[in-house]
Amino acid sequence: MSDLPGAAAPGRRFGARVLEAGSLAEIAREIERTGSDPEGVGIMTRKGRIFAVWLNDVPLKASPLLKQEMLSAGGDASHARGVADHSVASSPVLLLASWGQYRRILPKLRRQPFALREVADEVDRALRAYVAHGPRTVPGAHRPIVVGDRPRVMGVVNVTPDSFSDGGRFLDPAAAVAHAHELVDEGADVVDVGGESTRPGAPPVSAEAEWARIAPVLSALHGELEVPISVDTRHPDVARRAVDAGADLVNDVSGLRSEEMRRVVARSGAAVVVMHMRGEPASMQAHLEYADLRAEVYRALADATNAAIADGVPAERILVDPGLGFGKSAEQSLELLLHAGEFRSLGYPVLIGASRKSFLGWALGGAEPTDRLEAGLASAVLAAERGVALVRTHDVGPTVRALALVAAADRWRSRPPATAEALAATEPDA
Ligand code: HH2
Repeated sequence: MSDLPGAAAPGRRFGARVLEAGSLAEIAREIERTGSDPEGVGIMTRKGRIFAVWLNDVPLKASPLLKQEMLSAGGDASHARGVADHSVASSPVLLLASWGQYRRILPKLRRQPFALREVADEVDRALRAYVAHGPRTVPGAHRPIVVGDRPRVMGVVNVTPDSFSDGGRFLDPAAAVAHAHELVDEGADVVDVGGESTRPGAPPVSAEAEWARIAPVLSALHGELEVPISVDTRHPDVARRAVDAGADLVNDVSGLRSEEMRRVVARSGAAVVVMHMRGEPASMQAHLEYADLRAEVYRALADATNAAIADGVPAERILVDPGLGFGKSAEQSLELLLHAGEFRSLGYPVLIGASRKSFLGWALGGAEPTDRLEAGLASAVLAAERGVALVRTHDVGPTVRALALVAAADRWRSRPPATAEALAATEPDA
């Protein structure tokens, strides 16, 4: 052994290697490979990964208690320096603990004052939603939309004269219908039909003009297309008529901010994509300041989905989308893409639309929309790797082929460990 070159080199004797084991199944399999007994696999899997949980505005009195409870279980919590000398009224808090530690900490927090019961309930819900995986059927108005079994693809049909990447190509209803069928042949799981460009600076289109564009397309697709149909609209009246004409899903880039839209969606039985956009397409790129981008988008999506549920939209029909490029700079869109998985903590399937967008052009040093395909595929892969359920794209065939590898990797990574019961002991409901 010692004659082999390198065998005695410092740090090589034991083959110390940092493992890539992100999911609970992967951690359990690695523990198993050491020959540990099944009970040990269950216990140690709970320790194998630290979950960082962000909290906004934790009251001054609650922050030190929170830190104390986290430390007592072997985790930690970071808060503002001003908590110590009472110079702040509240603080953001970052919790750091393993799954097993959270299981011990949360019941203790629930017995504490100063809103810590509420903190515990929120952390518990976010963690469970984040780790939840597996297929999910989102009921639509006519047909269900299946997500979560593999990264799914939504193909775009823009029945518009002025969309930023394909304006005018599918304005003719026959061309739009043919394109929808083509996208399905290429593997689209959902087809998103829109009659208004919402690119930065786009002038608004009236509900009548929008409906005139998409009505013939929807009526030709209804009963003919093999996959669910989505309607991309901000107008309640267009959404209502589109669902009557066969749409299963309402994709509202204004995030159900209109009460009428919430009521239309609730009454129609449609599934809905609640997307984040600040302001209107015509002016949204004028104000790009966020104190905390991800926290603000998260808060807005939480508020919008709560309002939808209060107005009668069932939670199981909701998907969320952080809205890349909608009132975001290139860097901000990139940040949201890289953290898209965090939005899973809301408990809804996440959709991402990065296809051909200007932040891809920025990353490429100024490429035109037609030259952004490969960067768009990279963004689809990044999103799917982060557990995004549905990727919205103009380039369906290449995206489906790129995501086939992500699906294969997911299947490989989530192979159950031999001691599956031991892993079950680490699952959220254990
Ligand atoms: N992006 C666009 C339109 N609709 N819907 C969701 N949920 N998410 C998105 O990111 C999204 C969307 C913009 O793309 P496109 O439809 O091609 O452009 P235009 O608005 O110019 O028609």
